[in-house]
Amino acid sequence: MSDETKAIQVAVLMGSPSDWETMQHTSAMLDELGVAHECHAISAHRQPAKLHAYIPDAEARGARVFIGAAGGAAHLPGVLASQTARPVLGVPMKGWSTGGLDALLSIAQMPGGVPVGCLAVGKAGAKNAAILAAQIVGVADDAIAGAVNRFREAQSTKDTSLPA
Ligand code: RP5
Repeated sequence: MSDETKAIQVAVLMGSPSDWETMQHTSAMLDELGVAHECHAISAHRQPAKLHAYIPDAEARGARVFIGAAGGAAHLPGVLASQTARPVLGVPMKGWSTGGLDALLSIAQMPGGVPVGCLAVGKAGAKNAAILAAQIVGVADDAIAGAVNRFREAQSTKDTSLPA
């Protein structure tokens, strides 16, 4: 999914390869906005050492924002946030039992002191995580800010007329 020596602006992590079906929409949106990124499936509970090693490596390569997607107990975004002071955005996956409500609450209900910005469940959250990450990066990057503005302008002027 990525070249681990490259410079990145956003690191996208997910708890399982099974999350990719949803999180491909994050990657596609980041591509559309010209945001350099990479995607990895690294489980917080199955691969804790790998996750621990990845975070400083991604920071050293320029990652300004981390996106974490997980389903079920969904602790990946919280664990990410525990190990970086850079902004962490969480995307709840629909999972297998409660339509994503479990992950939504798990990601949103971080105790005070270690924030995770929680997006909507599923595809909408995946897409919005990319846009929000680009907005954060865009604060200090005019090219990305311009891409976000063009995206919003195109969305605003899109033909919304209904079939006759
Ligand atoms: C979470 O458990 C993952 O983020 C995924 O959403 C869910 C199921 O994972 P798999 O059992 O499909 O690997 O950790």
